[in-house]
This record gives sequence, structure tokens and C-alpha cells, in this order.
Amino acid sequence: PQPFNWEDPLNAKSLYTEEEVAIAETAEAYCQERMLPRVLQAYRDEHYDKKILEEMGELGLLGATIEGYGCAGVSNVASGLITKAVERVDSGYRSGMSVQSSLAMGGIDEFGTQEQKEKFLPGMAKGKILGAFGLTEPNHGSDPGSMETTAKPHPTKKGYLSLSGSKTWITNSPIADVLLVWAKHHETGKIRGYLVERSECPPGTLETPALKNKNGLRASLTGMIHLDNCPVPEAMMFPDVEGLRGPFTCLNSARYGIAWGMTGALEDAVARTRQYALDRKQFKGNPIAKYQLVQKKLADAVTDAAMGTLACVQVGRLKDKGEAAPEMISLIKRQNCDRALYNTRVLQEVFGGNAVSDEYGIGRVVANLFVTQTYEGQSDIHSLILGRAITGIQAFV
Ligand code: TGC
Ligand code: FAD
Repeated sequence: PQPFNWEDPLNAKSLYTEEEVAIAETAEAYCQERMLPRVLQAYRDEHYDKKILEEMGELGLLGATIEGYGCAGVSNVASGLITKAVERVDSGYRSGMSVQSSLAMGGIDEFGTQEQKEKFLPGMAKGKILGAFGLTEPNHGSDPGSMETTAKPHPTKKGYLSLSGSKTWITNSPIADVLLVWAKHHETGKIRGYLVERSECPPGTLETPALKNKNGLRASLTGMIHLDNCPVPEAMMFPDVEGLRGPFTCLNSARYGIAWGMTGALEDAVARTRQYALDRKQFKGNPIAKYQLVQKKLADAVTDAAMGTLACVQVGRLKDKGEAAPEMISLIKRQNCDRALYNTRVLQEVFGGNAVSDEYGIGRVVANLFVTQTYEGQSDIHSLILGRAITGIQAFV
């Protein structure tokens, strides 16, 4: 029989191309050697080092599936493997990357004019221009279709629209150079996408305060976006896309990435727990890894990580062919987030009192995974998306 590898139990690696393996190795080396040593202090200080995006840009890891504009143009599986490597270190670092790559760059690539693409994408690919994605509002999270932010003709500036409203819980907003804001257009009442450039906004028209004292995702920067009659050139509106199809198309890629990221976070928790259980001795000098209840916890987590990875590979291959239904992405986002959160909460028990010390990392992973289960569609919302597809009846309202 073939030997069993607990780190890749179903031999997912056999499904990757040589190029995908090489990309994964580059990403893993960067993440383990240069990101991991920073994360404990960053999490304590609630600090996000924006140089990380520049470093990722130098390695070609940003907007990696985009063709042209200095982007690598790799497969969806390769991009998933990058995401997995980053989230193995911390969900906050993956969050910063997802917003840059999938939500902001992805939106511009999919819906932007040629001028918008040329203006932003090359700098964003290098991590020199930072992006944010403003959909959620204080009163409208799961139901973004009810948003209140509006775009009206600017009262004094010809050729400009005036954006007003507030967005909240926006990753990277305090440091973003370009903010992709979704707002209702005055003529049609339909949601449109607008690229708000910080450097072009007169004082007082754009504020992006940070949201501090988070108890999860502390190594990522989160803030608000306040727009007060902010002038935005009409040329900075996405020309064609109307309605929720715009933001949700961007979310399809980001949600797909989170599903991959979950397998990295869970594998990291498994590796930490396995080592701890082998080292820690209780009752007659036995390592706690000897006890069946501890072994079951590891077996459950390893199984979910392995199956979650295979599901991501399948959806990634379909995505490359343009054959991935959005509900498939809801399925893997929900499943991988729920199983990662469940399993890490159980694995945390193996650390006993030491779980409470941040040095062991497991508490950070659990706190982060609550957020990943919540953003980009809370798991129950994805249940309803799937329920609608199964029954033909929508249960949101
Ligand atoms: P619904 O009637 O379902 O759809 C409205 C229009 O949108 C189209 N559509 C999609 N298009 C592409 N991809 C998808 N996945 C799509 N889902 C829907 C749909 O075809 C329709 O088009 P049209 O042309 O007919 O108008 O809209 P609804 O209002 O009933 O939606 C309900 C629901 C619950 C599905 C939706 O609102 C939802 O998914 N809510 C969750 C909100 C969410 O995910 N927010 C994410 C904010 S961004 C974020 O969290 C970033 S975190 C980043 C990080 O730090 O990593
Ligand atoms: P609510 O919509 O108020 O939901 C609260 C609870 O009610 C949830 O459990 C939900 O499932 C449940 N619920 C709601 N409606 C129903 C229903 N019809 N049936 C059953 N249950 C229901 N947003 C952005 O736009 N850009 C970002 O970059 C971004 N980054 C984020 C970073 C962080 C750290 C966090 C925490 C959030 C971020 N978000 C971002 C926002 C995120 O997408 C929202 O928090 C999420 O969509 C949920 O919205 P809400 O918080 O308003 O919760």
C-alpha cells in the first residue's frame, strides 16, 4: 500500500500541474519565511504592514489570475494555492490580499473601461496602489440591495457625480488609494460601481476612519468609508454593469479564494495541535496524542481539510472553463468556513490552558475564522442561496 501523508491525505498534489506546484512553493516559502515571523506582534498591536502587499506584488502574487497589466495570468487552482499559503499564516493577511486581488482588481478587470484598467491595474499588481471594496453599509450587510449610498450629478462640477453615504467594515479602507464603492445611480436607482481616488477627493468629502479594538482579524486593517458629496468623474464609473451582478461577480472570486484559504488555516491548526499533543504529557507520562479522544479530533480536522481541498480543486478547474455556477462557490465557501471554524474550536481544547496564551496561535486562528464565516456572505446566507437553488423558493425576505 501507498504510505499515508497526514499533511495531504488524499494526495491533492497529484491534481496540480508542475506550474501550479512551483507557484505554491514560491508562495509558501514567502509566507513561512517572511510573513509568519511578523504575525504574532502584528496581531497584538492590531497592525497591518502594507509593505506585505508590495512584497506580494514583487512575487507576482496579486491579481494572479488576471491576464496582462503586469499580472501573472495563472489558473484558478494556482491562485487558490497562493491563497491557501497566505491563510496558513493568518486570515487577516489573506483578507488584505483578497480585497486587493479579487474584489478591487478583479472588479476593474471585469467591468472597468480600458482607461480605468490601464490607470490602476499595473500599480495594483505591484502593490503600489492599494484598493478597497465598499459594499456593506451600517444598516445593510446581508442585504446590500437595500443600500442607501447614492451617486447624483455634482451640483457645481461638470462631468462629475457626487457620492454620499457610509460604508462600514471595509478591509483596507484606511490605507486604500482607490476605493471601489457601490452606490445607487440617481437616474435609475440601480447599483453601479465607482472608483473613488483618495488623492482626487477635496478635504472633508472622503473620510476612512479605522475600526479599532477588534477581537478577530487583528492583523488586518478594517475601516469605514464616509462620502459627503464626494466628486467622482463620470469616467470613473463602471460603464455597463448595473445591479447586484457587479459586486456579486467580484464576490464569486473572493468567496472561492476564502474556501481555499480555509484549508490552509485548518491545516495550520492541525499541525500546531498534532505537535502539541505529541509533546504534552499527562497521566503516567503518556503524550496526550496517545488518547483516542484527541486522535479523533485530529482525524476529523484532517478529513475536513482534505475533502475541502478536493472540492476547491474541482470548482477551480470548472472556473477556468467558465463552468462554475455561483452556487458551487456558495457551497464550498459555506462548507469550508463552517468546518474550519468547528474543527479549530475543537482542536483548541487539546491545548488546555495554554490555548489562552497567544504564543500558541490557536486562539488567533479561531477568532479569525469567526470572521471568515461571517464576511462575504454569512454561512446561513449561503445556506439560503443553496436552499433557493434546491427548491426554487427564495427564503431571504
Ligand atoms: P438576487 O435577486 O439574488 O440577485 C440580484 C442580482 O444579482 C445577480 N447575482 C449574481 N451575479 C453574479 N454572481 C452571483 N453570485 C450572483 N448572485 C446574484 C442576480 O442574477 C441578479 O441579477 P439581475 O441582473 O437579475 O439583477 O439578490 P438579493 O438582493 O435577493 O440577494 C440576496 C443575497 C442574500 C443572495 C445577497 O444579497 C448576498 O449574497 N448577501 C451577502 C452579502 C455579502 O456577501 N456581502 C459581502 C460584502 S464584501 C466582503 O465581505 C468583503 S470581505 C473581504 C475580505 O476582507 O476578505
Ligand atoms: P447582518 O446582515 O446584520 O446579519 C446578522 C445575522 O443575521 C447573520 O448571522 C445573518 O446570517 C443573519 N441574517 C440576516 N438576514 C437573514 C435572513 N434573511 N435569514 C436568516 N438569517 C439572516 N464588507 C465589504 O463590503 N467590504 C469589505 O472589505 C468587508 N470587510 C470586512 C472585514 C471584516 C473584519 C468584517 C467583520 C466584515 C467585513 N465586511 C466587508 C462586511 C461583511 O461582509 C458583513 O459583516 C457581512 O456581509 C454580514 O453583514 P452584517 O454584519 O451587517 O450582518
